Amino acid sequence: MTFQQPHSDTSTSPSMKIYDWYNGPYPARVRIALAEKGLLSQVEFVPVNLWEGKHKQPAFLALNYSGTLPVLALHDGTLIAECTAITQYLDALDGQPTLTGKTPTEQGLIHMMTRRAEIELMDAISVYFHHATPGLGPEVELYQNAEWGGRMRDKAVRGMHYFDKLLATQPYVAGNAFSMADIALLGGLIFAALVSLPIPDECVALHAWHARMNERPSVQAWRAMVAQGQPNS
Ligand code: GTS
Repeated sequence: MTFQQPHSDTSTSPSMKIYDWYNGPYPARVRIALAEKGLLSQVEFVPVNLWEGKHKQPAFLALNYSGTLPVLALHDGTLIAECTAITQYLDALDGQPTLTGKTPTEQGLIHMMTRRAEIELMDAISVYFHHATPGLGPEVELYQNAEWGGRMRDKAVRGMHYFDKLLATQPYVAGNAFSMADIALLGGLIFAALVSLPIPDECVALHAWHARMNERPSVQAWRAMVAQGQPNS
């Protein structure tokens, strides 16, 4: 399989391409951000089948050397990987940042809490998935370390307790407003559900926050896309 390098195109085509996989937890973060910004119609999604290891093949590594999804491709050939970086780009497009903060303080807090959601939960669950479960299967998971994966699962559960305590004192992950940090935590919980790692019952504030997030139109739009399955695969 080859991936076309992004290039200038006709004005009727979507203005951005996103290489991702329809139900991936990291891709979910960008799809939810797109829905929050009203940009879903501007994007062509290009499927990269993780289960077939397409993300580790040279054609895709040429787009993103780390071999991970999602990747945003702009018409001028610019490639942006990393959910946080893609979200920052999307949020800045209309000059009205609603996800990444307006003031220096907001920006700093949102960046910090996004990283915490990644470090304490989402990335930890990713390591658990790839190391202590069958992951993407033997063709893709060429090295596994179950002990390390198990530690990362425990870290993720501690992370859930950390966010539970935090959300008992404030409505959103970075303070009083919804932001990219909430999307990052949501991504972690989307991954947790995929690996059957439930939010502990005692994490009442985290459960309540999660229920509120699931009511957001952007999250419902993401669920509808997942329910449709992967077109063009
Ligand atoms: N730090 C990266 C980001 O924020 O974008 C992580 C991206 C990432 O790990 N993406 C997953 C991936 O490519 C996609 S998914 O599992 O959520 O669908 N995983 C494949 C692999 O082999 O690591």
